[in-house]
Amino acid sequence: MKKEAYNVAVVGATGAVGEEMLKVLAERDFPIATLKPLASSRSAGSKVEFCGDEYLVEELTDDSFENIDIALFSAGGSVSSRFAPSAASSGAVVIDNTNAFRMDADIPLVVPEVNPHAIADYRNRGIIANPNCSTIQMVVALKPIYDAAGIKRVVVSTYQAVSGSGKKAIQELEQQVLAILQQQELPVDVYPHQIAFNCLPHIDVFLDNDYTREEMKMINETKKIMENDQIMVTATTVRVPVFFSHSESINVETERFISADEVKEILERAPGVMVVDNPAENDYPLAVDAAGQDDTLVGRIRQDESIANGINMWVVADNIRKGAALNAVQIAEILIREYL
Ligand code: NAP
Ligand code: 12T
Repeated sequence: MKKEAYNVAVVGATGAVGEEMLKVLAERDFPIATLKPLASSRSAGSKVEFCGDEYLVEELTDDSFENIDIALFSAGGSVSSRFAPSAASSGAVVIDNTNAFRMDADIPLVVPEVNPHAIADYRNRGIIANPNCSTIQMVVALKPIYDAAGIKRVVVSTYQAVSGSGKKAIQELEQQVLAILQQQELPVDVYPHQIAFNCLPHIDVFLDNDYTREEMKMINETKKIMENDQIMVTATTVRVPVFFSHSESINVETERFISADEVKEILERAPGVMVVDNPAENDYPLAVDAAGQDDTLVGRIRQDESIANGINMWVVADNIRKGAALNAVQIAEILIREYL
């Protein structure tokens, strides 16, 4: 028999993503029987707000998941590696926001607008992975183009908000801006360099091939979500002094010709997309407009005149919402509607 409401645990409930999860669950009236906010011993005993009520934060342990139906994890990769399997073996379905399981062949990696059918594979290990924020907004914009004209190659450069690295990074940008304006010494702690009034071509760690792990996530996750290893992707990921929303310059080489006007038309009908593209009115997607919104904004859609079948576009989304919390809750909605 189908349940009317579910017992939901939020791991990392005091973090930037966890707090947004609580907000999105409430806004979308997710059917919750009991809510269990979990975090480390540092904030156990503190309170978080959900639907106007206060909930006590508990310390995450192996015993946290008894009677839990759905566990939303966003407390870092090592926490997920350590605790997601015990949550799954207690009978919860885990929706994991970290890098821990994304590329495991038997774990579904899901963006509801692109590959909702993959959710069925939650049965393999009781875990569904939420992709990286930069990948999610890119594939939301790419999928309708892929369906219409095929995709050979994608060249992407990102302009990523500091909120992607958590609450401490949001504070660091605020403090650096204040320190610079007051001509005081800068606190430089979260990032290896000053982020205020700067751009850092460095997100996550450097790998042996001199790409960053963030860049390799965009390359590998895109192929997995689009279920096509033949799509060539190359990426440069850059941190910019923006609080919320990642922006991406995306160049797509399609298999078959498609005009910029056709791309606009198909994106106007695409789920989760809002076309914002009126150069005459200086209208294009902006990070400050995408912040707090659910849609992925797409604009600056134009032909790449340097090749036969090319499109350029500018894609912006709230990295904490569609890039993390909202995508996870959308997965949970499909899970309860079609599987649990
Ligand atoms: P954050 O603001 O720093 O929050 C971290 C959260 O994790 C806090 O609730 C913290 O609890 C909790 N936590 C840390 N260590 C823990 C432990 N040992 N046991 C239990 N809880 C622990 O970071 P955030 O921005 O919310 O990001 C959290 C994670 O989500 C990231 O590490 C990343 O893996 C993932 N993420 C994914 C995406 C995506 O692309 N889909 C985007 C952003 C983040 P305390 O209050 O007790 O410290
Ligand atoms: N380093 O979920 O710093 O893999 O913006 C997301 C965001 C990792 C992830 C970031 C990161 C992830 C960031």
